[in-house]
Amino acid sequence: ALNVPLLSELYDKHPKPAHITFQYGTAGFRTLGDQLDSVLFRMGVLAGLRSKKLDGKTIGVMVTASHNPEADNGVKLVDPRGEMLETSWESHATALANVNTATEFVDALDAFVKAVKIDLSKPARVVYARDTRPSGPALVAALEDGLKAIGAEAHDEGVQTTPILHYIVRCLNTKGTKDEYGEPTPDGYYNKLATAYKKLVGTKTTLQPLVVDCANGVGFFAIEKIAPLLDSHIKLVPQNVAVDTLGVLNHACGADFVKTQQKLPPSLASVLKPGERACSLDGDADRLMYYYLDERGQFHMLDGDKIAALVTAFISDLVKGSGLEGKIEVGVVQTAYANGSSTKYMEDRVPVRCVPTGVKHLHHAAEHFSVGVYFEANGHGTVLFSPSCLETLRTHEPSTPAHATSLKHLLSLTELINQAVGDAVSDMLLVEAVLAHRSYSGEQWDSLYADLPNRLVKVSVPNRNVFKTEDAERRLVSPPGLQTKLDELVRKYEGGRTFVRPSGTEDVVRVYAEARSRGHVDELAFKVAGIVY
Ligand code: 16G
Ligand code: ZN
Repeated sequence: ALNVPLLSELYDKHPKPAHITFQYGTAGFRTLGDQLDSVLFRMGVLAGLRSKKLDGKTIGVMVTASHNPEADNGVKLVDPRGEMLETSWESHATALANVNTATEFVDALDAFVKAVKIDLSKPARVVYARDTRPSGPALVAALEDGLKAIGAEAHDEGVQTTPILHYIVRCLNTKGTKDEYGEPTPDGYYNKLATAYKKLVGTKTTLQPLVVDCANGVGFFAIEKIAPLLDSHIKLVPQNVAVDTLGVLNHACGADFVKTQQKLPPSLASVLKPGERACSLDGDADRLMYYYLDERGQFHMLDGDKIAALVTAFISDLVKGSGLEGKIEVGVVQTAYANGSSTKYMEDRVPVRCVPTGVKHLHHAAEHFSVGVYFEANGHGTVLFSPSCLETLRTHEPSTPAHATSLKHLLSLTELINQAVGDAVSDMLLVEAVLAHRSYSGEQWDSLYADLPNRLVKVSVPNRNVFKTEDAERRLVSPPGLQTKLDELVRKYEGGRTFVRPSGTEDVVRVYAEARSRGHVDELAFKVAGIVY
C-alpha cells in the first residue's frame, strides 16, 4: 500500500506555486528552474510507480533544460529501453503535477494505481542525473524526496549528459539478456564508443583536429573523458568549457545558437581558421551541429539534414558492399523542417518518411526500417538497427574479403551509434568516422547537395491551440481557410514551400519557409507571418 503519512509529510515540503499550471510537453516539464521543486518531487513518485508497473525495471529521470537558457530547467522520465516515457503516461504526469493539496495528491495516486493496475508490492528502481545548471542540485533533492516517499531504490549518476543517462537505463534493463547493451556506467559508455570508433576508422585518421563547442555545459565532461581513449585517432579541441561560470550555459554558443542564428559562435572567431571544421553540442549534449569556414573564411552550416545525408549514403554503400542489398533496407525519417534539397537527395537513394516534430515520432518511425536513420534539422538524431538486422549482421557469411570488411564496419557502427536516443558525442564520432573513410573535408561533405535558402520565424498569437495540422504538420486544417491562402501565396515563389505549426514548447506559432533565393524566402516568410497573425 502507499505510505500515506510519509507521502503527505514529504509532499508538504514541496509546495506547488499557486498560479502555475504545469504540462508534460514534448520533452517533459520545462520552465524556470526555481518553479519546478514540486514537479520534481511528484516525478520522483511517478518514476517509482512507473518502475513498479513494469515489474521493477529501472526507470530514468533526467533533470535538464537542454539548449534553453541557464535559468530554465526541466525533467523527463526515461523508459526501460532508454526511450522517452510512453505517451499515455504523459497525461498522468501532468495531472499529478497540478494537484493542490496533500490529500488530493494521495487520492490521485490511489485512483491512478487502481486505474492502471499497479502492484505496489513490486520493487521500484530509478536512476537519475542532471546537467550543469545551478538549479540542478536543489531539484535533485526534491526528486530524491519523491523517490523516498514511494520507497524506490534510487541511484544518483550525478552530472551526466542526457544520452549517457539513457544509455545507462538501457544497459541496466538488458543486463544478462540477449539484448545486452553494455556496462551500465559512464565509463562503460566511453569505452564502448571509443573502442567502436577505433575499430571503424582503423588507420584512417582524420586530417585535422576537431574544434568542439561544448556550450559551457555537461558535454565538456564527456569530451574530456572520451578524448584520451581515442588515442591518436582523432584530436578533439574543446571550446566553451566554462561549466562553473554562472550565466554562460548555451549563451552565444551551442548547437541551438548555431542553428537558429546560422552563424559561428563569436567565441570561436579567433579559434577556427579558414578551411577548418567544428561542431557544437547543446546544453545536455543530445544535439549536434557541424560547420566549417571555407578558404575565404565564410561560415557554412552542416545541420542535422546534412548529417543524415552523409550517414545514409555511407551506410547504404556498406550494405551494398557487404552483399546484403535486398536483405537490409536503409530508410530515412525526417520532419517538415528538413530542407527540400535534403529530402530530394535522400529520396533519390532510399525510402523517406516525414513525421511530426519531436524525437518520439522520429524514433518510432525509424523502428520500421532495418536501418532507420532519423535526424531533425536542429541536430537531434541517431540511427536504429532493428533486432533482425542485428541478427543478419551477426550471422551473415561474407563471400569475399571486401564483403567481410564492409560487414565489419557495419557491426562497428552498431556499437558506435547510441541506439537509445540522439547523442551528440556518439553522432560526432560517427560523422568523424565517415569523413575519415570518405576523405571528405567539410566543403566536400557540404557539396552532397545545396540547401535551399530557408527561414524560421515565430509569431505570437492570441491562442496557438486554434492551429491544427495534418500530413506531418505540413498543412493546416484549422483555422479554416488559412491553408488555402498559404497555397495561393506559395505558388508565386519558385521552389517555394511553407508550413505553419503551433510550438510544443513555447507559446508561439512557428512559420517555416524556403525558396530558391534569399530575397524570396524572406518575403515569403514575412507574408506568411502576416497571414497567420
Ligand atoms: C523538443 C523536442 C525536439 C523538437 C523541439 C521542437 C524531444 C526530446 N525534443 O525540444 O525534438 O525539435 O521540441 O520544439 O522530443 P517546438 O515544438 O517548440 O518547435
Ligand atoms: Zn538537448
